[in-house]
Amino acid sequence: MNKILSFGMLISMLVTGVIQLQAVNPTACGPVPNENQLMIQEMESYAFIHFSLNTYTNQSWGYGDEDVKLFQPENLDCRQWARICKTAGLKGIIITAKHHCGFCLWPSAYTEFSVKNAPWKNGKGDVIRELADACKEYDLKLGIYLSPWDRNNSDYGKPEYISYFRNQLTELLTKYGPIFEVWFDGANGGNGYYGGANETRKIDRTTYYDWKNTYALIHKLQPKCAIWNSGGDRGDLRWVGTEDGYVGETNWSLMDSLGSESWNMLHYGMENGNKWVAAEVNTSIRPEWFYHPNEDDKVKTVPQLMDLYYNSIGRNGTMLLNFPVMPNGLIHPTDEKIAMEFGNAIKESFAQNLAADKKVNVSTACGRTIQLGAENVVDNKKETYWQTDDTCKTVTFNIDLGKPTLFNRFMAQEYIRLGQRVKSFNIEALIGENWKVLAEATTIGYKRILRFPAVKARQFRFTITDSKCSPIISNIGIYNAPLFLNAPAFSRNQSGEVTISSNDIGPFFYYTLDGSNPDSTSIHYTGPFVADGKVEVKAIAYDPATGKSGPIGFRQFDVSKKNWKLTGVTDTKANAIFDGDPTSVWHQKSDSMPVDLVIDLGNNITICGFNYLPDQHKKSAGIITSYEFYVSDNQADWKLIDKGEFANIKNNPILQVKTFAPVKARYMKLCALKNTTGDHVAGYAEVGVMTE
Ligand code: FUL
Repeated sequence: MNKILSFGMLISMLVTGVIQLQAVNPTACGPVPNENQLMIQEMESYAFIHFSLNTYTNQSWGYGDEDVKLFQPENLDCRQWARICKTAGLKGIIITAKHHCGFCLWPSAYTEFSVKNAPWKNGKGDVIRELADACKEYDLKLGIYLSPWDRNNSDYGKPEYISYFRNQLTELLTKYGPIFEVWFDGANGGNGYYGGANETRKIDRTTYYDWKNTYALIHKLQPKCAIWNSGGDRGDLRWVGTEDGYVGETNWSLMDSLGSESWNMLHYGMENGNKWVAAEVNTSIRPEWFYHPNEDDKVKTVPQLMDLYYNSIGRNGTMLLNFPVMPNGLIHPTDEKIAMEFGNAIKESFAQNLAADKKVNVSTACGRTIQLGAENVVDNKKETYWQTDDTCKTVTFNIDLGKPTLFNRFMAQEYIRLGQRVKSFNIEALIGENWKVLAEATTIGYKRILRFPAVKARQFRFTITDSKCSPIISNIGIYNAPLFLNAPAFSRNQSGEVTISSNDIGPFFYYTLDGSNPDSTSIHYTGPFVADGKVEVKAIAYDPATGKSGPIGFRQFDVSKKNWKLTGVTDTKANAIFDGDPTSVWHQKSDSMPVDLVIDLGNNITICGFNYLPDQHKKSAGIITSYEFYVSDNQADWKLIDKGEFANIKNNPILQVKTFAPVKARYMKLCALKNTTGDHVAGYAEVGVMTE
């Protein structure tokens, strides 16, 4: 540790003439993590498994009245799950021992709604037992998802249910060896079967479960188990406000121990929170949590998963990656292949720390050099660190990489046992005579990774520009990760500006607008460019370091939307439907159906179809299922051109394209006759027309 000064170090200090001050024992800055929180943070990534009766009914949430006889995983192999997770680099598996429908994957003594009444293994099977054994064999930790909400149990909502819930928790925490995490879902109360009552039951999730005593039970039975909770008492880990796989770029591992949780608190943490509650980023390898056959072609790609890796682990969070299990009891081969490739991509990206054991010089803005312990930041050890001995909050680490070196990733870690401190920092490389800023960022915490286009440099510096207390840095890493050269994606805003992007940061893009195939001699993309009107954009991603390029991506844009206007709408958010961004949405509310969307197309054009992209968010609203489409040249006389259904749009909310015989129109009207939720809302991400 850096507080021990050797005789050799003293001599070298005298020889170099650098004033080095003896470090003092630093004290904690604000709340610090407990041992269980540290254990989880150091695991970095672990798996979720969603498997239940929903797997057999193709549902997301079972109602609680499903037939247990459906549970028949003829090829169940928990060793396959464990092998996949291990190869993907995940360190543990959390399984849905009981999801909201109440079905238990273990033979609980307290209900008949479990594997013990299923045909699988003649009622003698126990999925949790098999998974616990597989985890042991593959050296993975086991975690338990036990849904507090139980739509099967007749006592749900009454005090008796709490004893039932705790009895089940006790079974799970005493029969299957060490449990590293328990997961209590935030969805609580609503309609359900409830033993045949078929009614709606509401509970107050902050008080009903008496979390204080439930937590005490967990601590007694499994002292080394971390608690994830959402909306109840603060546990050890928090939800990040989205299931899409990213936490805020600024991410404090702190929350207030009391009070409600706003989205911002969950997503960014609280700089001055009074309790350590780290961010766990949960997301699924497919759009949904449970297995649905229609998602077999929607498994996330490796570049998408790497993006999530940087947006979770790379932002001071842990990554909880879900695998749905198929009705036969196995993970689908596509998910398996992608998971393996993802594991390899992480290994390759961080194979060599180019800063390891390199010379580090530290300077502070406090008028002196505190060199002592500088080598600790490049020793790759989590228990050593560099610190200042005063309240100095501005520090620069200068690293000499020994020779001009190509790199595109930076990693930093704080010594979080003494709290999370850093508020802002930047990184720079000496290019020629000048320092070039590669990136600027805010928090670090346990781990922060930054991506930037590759540079070749010998001198690198990392400057902490502000910190809650004097910073304590444990590790610094510099890497040259291989780039992902997937086909680029395109978007165009209402002004006609085209943006090209991919899941990586660093590839160059080359594009064409004349239909020809692009190569590295085509137009170099340096930022959004105007290409309004009907145009086809084709582009490739290109790695300047290797000269390799990826497949061609292309997008056909139709007529300009520059002069389009919604008529009779004052809501300024409404323009989201023309902005080319599929994530921005406008919800049009009315007192009754139909809901009419009237667009002034600016001038008379001949159209032969329209397209509609519904709200893409998980908990989307206003998905139109049945429509009529009209045109007019005066907004008074409307001509019906097309009517019909957007079939399967609920399960698969992709771009809906409708074509018809060419017709001239100045105004178009899309009438939403019905939506998926039976209310009076029409939600749109994008609306467009096609011309001949
Ligand atoms: C949500 C649940 O309602 C989903 O079904 C899933 O289990 C996910 C992990 O958490 O809140």
